[in-house]
Amino acid sequence: MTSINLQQLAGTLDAAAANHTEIDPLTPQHAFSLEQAYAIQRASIALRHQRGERPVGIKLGFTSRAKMIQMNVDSLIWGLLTDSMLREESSVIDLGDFIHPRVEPEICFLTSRVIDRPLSMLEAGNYLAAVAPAMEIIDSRYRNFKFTLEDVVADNCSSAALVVGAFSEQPEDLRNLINRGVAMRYNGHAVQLGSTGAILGNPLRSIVQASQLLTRAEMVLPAGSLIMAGAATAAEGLRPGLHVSTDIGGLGRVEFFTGAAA
Ligand code: OOG
Ligand code: MG
Repeated sequence: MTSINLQQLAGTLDAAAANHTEIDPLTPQHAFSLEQAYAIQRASIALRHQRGERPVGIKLGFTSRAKMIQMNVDSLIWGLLTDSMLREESSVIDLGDFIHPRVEPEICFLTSRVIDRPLSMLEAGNYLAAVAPAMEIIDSRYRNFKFTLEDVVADNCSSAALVVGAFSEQPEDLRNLINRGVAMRYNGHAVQLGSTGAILGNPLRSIVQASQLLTRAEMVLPAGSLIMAGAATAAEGLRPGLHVSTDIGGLGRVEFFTGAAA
C-alpha cells in the first residue's frame, strides 16, 4: 500500500468521524499491516490538528480481558486524544455527536514529566502527577462496531469522547491501584461491575506499556498529558435520558448525562 493510499484512508476515517457517518471496514478491500494502520491513525489525527485541535494525551485499548472478549481481539492497542474529545464532568452530552456510542469505565492519569523512553514499573509512578476516575465514550466508525485489529487501530481505536473526574494527587492513589472496585451505573442501576485490577493486573502497567509504545513510535509525550489506561469492564451502549456514573474505590465518582431523545 502506498503512502497516498494511506492518506486517502485517513481522510475517509476522518470524514466519517467528523460527520458521524458509519463506513464499511477497510481491510476486506485494502490490505494493510498493523504498522500501516498506525500510520493511517496518525495521518487522520494530523487532519484534526490542521483544523486546530490540540493533542491532550493518549489512550490504551484492550488492556482488559473483558474488552478483548467483547470485541474479539487479543492485542493491546493505543490511540491519540485531542481537546475536542474532552467533555465536562456532570455535563449533558449530545448523542447526536456520535454514530452508535458506547461508554466504558476507565482510569485517567496525568503525567508530571516528559515520557521519552521505556519506563519500568518502579519508575512509572514517578512520572505521574495525579489520577482520576474517568469514562471513555467509544464510537467505532465501522458499521455494527465490527472490525479487525488493523481496522480499529486505523480508526484511532474508536476514540470519540472522554469525561474525567476530579484528580487525586495522593501517593496512595497513584501507587496502589491494584484492586479498587469499579461500578458503572445507568440511572442508579449497576450496568458494569469490576475491579481496577482488570486493567493489566495493575493500571500502573498502562504507563509502562504506553512508554514502550511511544518509544517504538519515536514519539515523546509532554508533561501534563492524559493517559487513559483502558476500560476495566466491557462497554455499554448509550441511549438518551441517562444519568451515567462510575464510582472507583477511593477515587470517587465521575458522571454525565445524555440528552433527551430528539
Ligand atoms: C476499541 C477501543 C478499546 C478500551 O478501553 O479497551 C478501548 C473498541 O472497543 O471499539 O478503548
Ligand atoms: Mg477505552
